[in-house]
Amino acid sequence: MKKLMTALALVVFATSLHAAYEAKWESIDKRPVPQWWKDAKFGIFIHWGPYAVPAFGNISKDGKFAWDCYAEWYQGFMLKGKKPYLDHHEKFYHNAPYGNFAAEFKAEHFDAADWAKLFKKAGAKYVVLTSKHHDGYALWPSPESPYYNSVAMGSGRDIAGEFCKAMREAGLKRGFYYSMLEYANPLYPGIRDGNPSPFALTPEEWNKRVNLPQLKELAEIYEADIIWPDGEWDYHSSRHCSEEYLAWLYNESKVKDTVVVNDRWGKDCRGRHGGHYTTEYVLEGGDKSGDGAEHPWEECRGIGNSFGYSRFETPKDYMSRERCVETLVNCVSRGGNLLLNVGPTADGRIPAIMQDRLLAIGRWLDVNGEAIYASSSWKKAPKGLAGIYFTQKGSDLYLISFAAGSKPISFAAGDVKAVTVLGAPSVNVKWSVKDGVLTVTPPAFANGEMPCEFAPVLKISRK
Ligand code: JFZ
Repeated sequence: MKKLMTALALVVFATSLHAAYEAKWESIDKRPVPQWWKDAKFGIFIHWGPYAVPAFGNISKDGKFAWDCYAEWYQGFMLKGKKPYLDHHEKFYHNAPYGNFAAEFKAEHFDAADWAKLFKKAGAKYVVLTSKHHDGYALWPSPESPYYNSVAMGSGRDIAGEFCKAMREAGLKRGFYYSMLEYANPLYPGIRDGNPSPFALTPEEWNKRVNLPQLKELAEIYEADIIWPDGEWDYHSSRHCSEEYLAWLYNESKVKDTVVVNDRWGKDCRGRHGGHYTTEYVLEGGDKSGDGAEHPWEECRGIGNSFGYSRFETPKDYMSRERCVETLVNCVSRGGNLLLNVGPTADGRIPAIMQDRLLAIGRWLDVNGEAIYASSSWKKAPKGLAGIYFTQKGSDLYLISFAAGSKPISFAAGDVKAVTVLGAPSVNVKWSVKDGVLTVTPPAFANGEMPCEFAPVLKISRK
């Protein structure tokens, strides 16, 4: 009997190892988001493809978020009949087919190791590259896109491969954005704005023949740490076969234990299913699904108003250095990650203004990273202190201040034993605590005393 029970237990154990997740949201949603991602807080997003050739987007009028500023939508906005895009295309490209840009997408100055160096210096822990955006052009030699990829047309290079190798060597986690829809592929069942293709597959066929094989290639060939789908909104996740893919990814793929995915798996999924939730330009009034949730979430946005490089943007369209750091701190203080986007030029350079902002974030993190990496939001943070954010790690709190002036601040903080400035241990901070209420005066730094360019951090050590 005992032997039988042991044998039975072994069988049960072995099957549980073999198929831990069923192809059902109920089961898939039980997988926790891997800890490495929750601790990482800051990643770099890269939107790069043939749309970097025209590199044209609308310019935001009031600096506010507007979806039609997205330069990576160049082909999509033309299909939607958006006038500024149509006019631009006629005037400068004489209405040539969009696909011609793929041949011009030469990437001749692309050096993935250089990019990796910059991202490391910025303090980022992971990087997500558009393996294929809505235009359908793949940055790797995918068998499902045999003629329209970066090896067959344009640079002649396996951009995804070079990217992965360099990021891995630099110790950065890396992965891929992947669009499930393609605007202009005659096999794609949806969109094309009123002109259904006679060759259109059913959504299920499309997914089985294109999306699933490609998503598997990204996981298996490149051992992606992150799979970041998008363009999911035309169909329900059941028609995208998303549960089936995720069960495979979590049970069988090479990256099953470490891979991180988002929530863009079908029109029923954002803020509900998959891995971490995604917001987009959330502080500017963009997509809010999942914002501030208890569930892990990630904000993505450009430094300017576009993801793809938009070459007519000027410095007024870009966040300042301080605003970039504040965006990161804002997300982290509310329990989220920030995936900050850069849009390289068609020849493979990262525009100087984007480099400038990344390096500024890196300098700030060099001093203050302790308050960011592996921190969590402080659930009892006082509300309504403008420009002041809190994070927590163990029993310690961090007060990160973008506010001007040195007015004393009071809030319930418990049993405080010391208040210090990160990166400036010799600066004396005035503080006192009474009945668990801390009153602290942000130090007025003497010339050259402030350890960072802006937003100094107070570490509040507690018993
Ligand atoms: C999507 C992409 O369309 C966009 O180009 C970028 O890659 C971003 C990260 O993800 O963003 C969208 C998609 C659809 C809408 C808005 C933003 N929409 O339908 O309003």
